Amino acid sequence: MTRTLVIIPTYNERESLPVQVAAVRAAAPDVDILVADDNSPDGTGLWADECAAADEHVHVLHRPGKAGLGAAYLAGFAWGLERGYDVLVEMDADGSHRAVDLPSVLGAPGAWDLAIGSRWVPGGSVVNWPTHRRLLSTGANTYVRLMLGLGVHDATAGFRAYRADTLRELDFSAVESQGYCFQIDMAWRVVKAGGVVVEVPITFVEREQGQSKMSGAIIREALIKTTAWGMKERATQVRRALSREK
Ligand SMILES: Nc1nc2c(ncn2[C@@H]2O[C@H](COP(=O)(O)OP(=O)(O)OP(=O)(O)O)[C@@H](O)[C@H]2O)c(=O)[nH]1
Ligand SMILES: [Mg+2]
Repeated sequence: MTRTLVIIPTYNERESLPVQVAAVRAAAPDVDILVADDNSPDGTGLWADECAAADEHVHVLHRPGKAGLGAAYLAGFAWGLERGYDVLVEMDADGSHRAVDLPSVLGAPGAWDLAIGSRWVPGGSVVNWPTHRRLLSTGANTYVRLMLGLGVHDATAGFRAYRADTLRELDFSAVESQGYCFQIDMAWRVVKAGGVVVEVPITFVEREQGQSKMSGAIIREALIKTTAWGMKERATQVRRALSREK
């Protein structure tokens, strides 16, 4: 049987997390959950401890302070790989990633290394997003496709499943990106390592509770790094073409 770990990073998600944990447990009773909490001042970590004490499928990784979503996922991946899980899933606490879509992400067709729950493939959608958020996401994804030549429609999506062996092959300890850039960075690493990425349509629902941690800095980081990676890739391609011509 495939052992699956759903990693949920949290920072001040005391209202949202209980709902999300219950939804995941109901939608996929066999999977385990790891809450990676950055010492949330609102007591999210305490709630997670109580939940873990009552449910053997729930685990908690306490981290000393807010260090960003990327760092929380990396710590969660390491935790899961050490314990021999076969598949590691990224999922937000805020309800944007619906647990009812989890079985279709895990059941993505073919032999994948990374299965992305995608908003921007036929059948995918976003609920409760104002036009500017839609434009930001579709614009960012178009830019990523053009810049990196990545055949992925939703490279910034944070609802995704990795095969553990694929993660083991990547040097993910070197990933420094945060937020959206973390997702692009990881997808890019999987593709560069020759991995197979598939996209499954999901319905993304904007959070109703709690505070978004999205910021201008997160958008800027994604833009700057994607541009730098794209230029580096182009330079490599040109160098290769020139050395073939000699
Ligand atoms: N452990 C940890 N989790 C974080 C941190 N920043 C964000 N998160 C969690 O990452 C998930 C996504 O964060 P959100 O604030 O919803 O960010 P977002 O989904 O990009 O933005 P919205 O679309 O506005 O919700 C949530 O579960 C957050 O609690 C952090 O620094 N540490
Ligand atoms: Mg969110």
